[in-house]
Amino acid sequence: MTATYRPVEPIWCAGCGHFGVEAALAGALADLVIPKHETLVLAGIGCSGTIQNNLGAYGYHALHGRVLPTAAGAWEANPDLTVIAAGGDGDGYAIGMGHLIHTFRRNPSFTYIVMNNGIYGLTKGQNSPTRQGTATIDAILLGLSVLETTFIARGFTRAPDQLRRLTTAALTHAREGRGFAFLEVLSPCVTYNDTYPVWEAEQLDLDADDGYDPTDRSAAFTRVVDLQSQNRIPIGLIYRDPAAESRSFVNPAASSIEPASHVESYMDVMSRYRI
Ligand SMILES: Cc1ncc(C[n+]2csc(CCOP(=O)(O)OP(=O)(O)O)c2C)c(N)n1
Ligand code: SF4
Ligand SMILES: [Mg+2]
Repeated sequence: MTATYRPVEPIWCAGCGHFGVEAALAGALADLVIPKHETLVLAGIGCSGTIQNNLGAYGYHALHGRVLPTAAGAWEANPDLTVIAAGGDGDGYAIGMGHLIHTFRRNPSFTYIVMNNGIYGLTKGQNSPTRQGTATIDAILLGLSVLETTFIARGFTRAPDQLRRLTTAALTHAREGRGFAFLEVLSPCVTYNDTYPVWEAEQLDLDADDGYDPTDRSAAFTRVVDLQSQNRIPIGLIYRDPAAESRSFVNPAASSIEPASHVESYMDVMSRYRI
């Protein structure tokens, strides 16, 4: 007898922003006609870290803060998979922050969706590194400051059509081998830190600004800093490296692991350590 896995109902509170992230991801997977058996969703620890249970794709619940290296390993091991890492701001920007910087730098070609609600929702509302009113981290600015980054966007669950478009664009970027696709989503926790009213007032849609050029890294950085000083939060496609279109980040799994084919490069590396 064969058994088919059935996705479970989300366990989130009514009104949680994470429902919107899941809807956008399910919609994007459908738009791109990506088969579920070729999709792997890896999640961190947190309320956000249960999203993989609801989608009917392959799922993996990573250690707290370790979703990025786990996803990178999955991407390297199986080039046929569409790999999507997902998690919260606590998982990604606190305990997992070291991995984020190096993933920006190394550009493995998978998608990472961070559900930012400014707190640790699962453990009942402690401040995360993005809690407004505290000294905060802006992961969009951090990503722009790493010169290797290729795709940076921010969505908002109150703008569902745009969020679905951004999710589709991120998945497309990564699936075409253009590099790491980073999508932060403003996804409020209505139970412990209801930021819907303040984020509605502060969000500013760069997709709707004809004068904004998302292929100009310096201009993007300046604009985001300026907006931050005005207490405005940019959403939309923030940056896409134009050079990434003509480049492909080769999945190591696609190259030979036959030992004989690596002798020369091995000897080269070893020779650098000889006196
Ligand atoms: C190693 C470790 N440290 C701490 C915790 C406790 N813990 C569980 S979830 C979490 C943070 C969740 O916040 P976030 O990632 O923002 O997800 P959210 O619940 O807000 O969606 C923490 C600190 C843990 N599970 N493991
Ligand atoms: S506690 Fe907050 S983040 Fe967690 S499910 Fe409820 S509303 Fe969502
Ligand atoms: Mg959180």
